[in-house]
Amino acid sequence: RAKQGFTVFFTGLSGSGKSTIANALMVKLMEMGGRPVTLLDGDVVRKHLSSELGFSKEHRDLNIRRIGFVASEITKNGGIAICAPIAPYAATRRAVREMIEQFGAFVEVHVATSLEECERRDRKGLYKLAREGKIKEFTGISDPYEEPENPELRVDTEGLEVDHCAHQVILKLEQMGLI
Ligand code: GGZ
Repeated sequence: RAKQGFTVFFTGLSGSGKSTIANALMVKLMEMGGRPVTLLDGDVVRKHLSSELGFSKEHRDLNIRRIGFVASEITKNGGIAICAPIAPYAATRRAVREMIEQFGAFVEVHVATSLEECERRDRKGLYKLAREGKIKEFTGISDPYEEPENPELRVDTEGLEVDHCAHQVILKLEQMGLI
């Protein structure tokens, strides 16, 4: 019997490493073959699916629900969806989980890089702008991030290589009988 579809849902601060780990995971899953893998990365979704949305609570929730809907369709059809938005609100993540669990598994992965470390790296210079008040409602600085309490997996990027983090996700998926 064909294996069920599933969604890997990364959540974490801007600059935490979600996209990088999501990309590495996608490559590993594609190499295994079998099921189609779809990456719904934050940037790409914001450009193509949520281009009219900003960063108010309402708009972030709408963005996450759209991602959840697309992921649920992929999961329903037996595919693998990988999502990598900030998704700062616990209630919205729970709503997406419920939407997806009707059709397959939902694997929440908290990319738990601390705010201090994200701000120290500041790869895109956004934290500096947020501190200066030039970006309003910036997650972690002037907007909330509700930490996941019971994610299927928490990865710490401070001590670990990207590839190692992606491998931890693979091990979790094996353990859950999904791959
Ligand atoms: C957070 C912001 C903001 C504000 C622009 N707050 O590091 P990035 O640049 O590439 O990732 C961030 C991205 C967040 O979009 P998401 O769709 O993942 O957010 S949410 O899940 O909350 O809907 C960041 C950039 O957009 N960015 N303004 N105010 N991140």
